[in-house]
Amino acid sequence: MTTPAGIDAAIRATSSDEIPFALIEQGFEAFPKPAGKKFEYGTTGIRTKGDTLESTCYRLAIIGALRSKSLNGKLIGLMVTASHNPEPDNGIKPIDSRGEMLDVTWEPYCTAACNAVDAQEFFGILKKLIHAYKIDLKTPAKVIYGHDTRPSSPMLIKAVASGLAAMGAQTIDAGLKTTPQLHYLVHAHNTAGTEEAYGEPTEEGYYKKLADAFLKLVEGKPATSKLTVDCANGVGAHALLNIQKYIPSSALEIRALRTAIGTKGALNDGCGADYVKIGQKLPKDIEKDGVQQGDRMCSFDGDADRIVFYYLRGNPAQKDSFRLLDGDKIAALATDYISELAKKAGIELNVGCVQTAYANGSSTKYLEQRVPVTCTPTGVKHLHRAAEHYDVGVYFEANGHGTVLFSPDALKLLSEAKPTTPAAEDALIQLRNLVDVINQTVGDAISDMLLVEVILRSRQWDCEEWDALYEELPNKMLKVIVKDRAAFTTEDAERRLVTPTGLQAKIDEVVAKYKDARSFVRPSGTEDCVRVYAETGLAAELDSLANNVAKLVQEASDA
Ligand code: G16
Repeated sequence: MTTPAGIDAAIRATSSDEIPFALIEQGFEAFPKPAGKKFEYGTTGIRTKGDTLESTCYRLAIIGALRSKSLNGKLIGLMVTASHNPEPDNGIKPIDSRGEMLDVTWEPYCTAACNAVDAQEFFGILKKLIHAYKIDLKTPAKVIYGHDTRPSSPMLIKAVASGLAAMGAQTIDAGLKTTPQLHYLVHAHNTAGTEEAYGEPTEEGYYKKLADAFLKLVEGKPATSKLTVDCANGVGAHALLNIQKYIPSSALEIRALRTAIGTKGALNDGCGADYVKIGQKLPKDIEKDGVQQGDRMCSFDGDADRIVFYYLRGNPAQKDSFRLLDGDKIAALATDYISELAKKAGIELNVGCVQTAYANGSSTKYLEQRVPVTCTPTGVKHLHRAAEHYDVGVYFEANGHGTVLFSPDALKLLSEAKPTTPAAEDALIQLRNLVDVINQTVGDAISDMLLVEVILRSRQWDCEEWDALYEELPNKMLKVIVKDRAAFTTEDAERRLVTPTGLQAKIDEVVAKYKDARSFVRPSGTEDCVRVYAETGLAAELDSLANNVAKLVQEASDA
């Protein structure tokens, strides 16, 4: 075994074992880093063009193995996906041992490791990581990996498997999975056989857990109309088809559209949650599928970790007949429902809500009148952590990414409560089953879809009645392609820019000219662009505000 210079006693002191440098070095040659390419750990892992990511996947697999060792050999996950991005993009999302996102303190090591120009520099980073987290190299590593439907996935999975093999990690190749399924599998594996057992650690176990809970929740409640699902031509189609084996159409009639997993170029193309949310319009050409006024519809994104609902109100020929029921509306629906159930069950639960700056002003106002509300930067990792401060933390990004967390105390209360009336008992049973239908590890399109169906069914509401909870302020999102998005830095949960210097003051000046307006700018952590969000009291002024702020961003970038 060759031992590169720079490996000092710090590593050896942590263990009698060594890092297999020679093996790792071979992979370095097999998966070279594209010259000049810079990688950055973003909102959720590393994401860019799929054909440039082999070196990154190889290196993050090695870091993944170290992460598992640092957690006493617990299973961690690596998901190869670029989620809502176009098909040529890909990425890798590391998953921590409780099924949550990777500990943020590891992110700078991931960025540095992926940018290392040679094996020596890479080994130096591993050395620092091992030292900082006192990793015992003798501890075995266990890693599960999966992928979505992108054409570049098999090539990247090969790089992941090579990195893990070089580290001698025990591996589980989960194959084609939705991102939330991989999060579920990690948590279910690590809790199997314990008091906290989360579920059977198989894909089938995932479907069974969600379906069983759903069927109990809707028992005796008549089905309303069918649900039309746009699967974004992604892995969500596979999961939806499978869960239907456990949920008979008499309990939930589903019409699955955009299910062309094998069609090149189809993923997220003119469909999917991001297309619908950003464009505030139906998936392209869906009218041809016979969509009608009042139909309840929803869209998944490419890896099925987000969902938005929508319907047509009034004359479908009118542009404004499209009505979006996004993550904010799901949060309002879920918060009200859970709060009411807790009251009926006679248990005290501190229900809170977590949003980001993208939350519509009307939704924040609506929620603040009912529960405490926290605002965090974009990214599930931030919302998830903030939601853990509540007994029941409802977190949703406006883009449809979110879930509901029940704290260990809340779970204890639910299991020990002794209801005194039949109505209280019904509410308690409903709450207990809700815990099981909701994916507690991360936002999950399938699980959130079932949650919404349960609530609408229970209230006997159609989309229009749900929509009536509040009227959202006209809003718009634009992408600006800039020279260097790293030049845009923010503070105050991304609501204000720090740099480029002076730009925030100019944005403030523009916003002040519009009635009840709000606008903010932040660099995307998943796409090479800066996002502009604008919201106004008057619909007629919206385009003008968004365009003027976007112009300021472009000018600052060009300066
Ligand atoms: C990811 C994150 C989300 C985030 C989204 C957009 O979603 O998990 O929390 O809202 O990216 O992030 P950004 O605005 O930084 O590009 P997904 O579904 O693409 O994995």
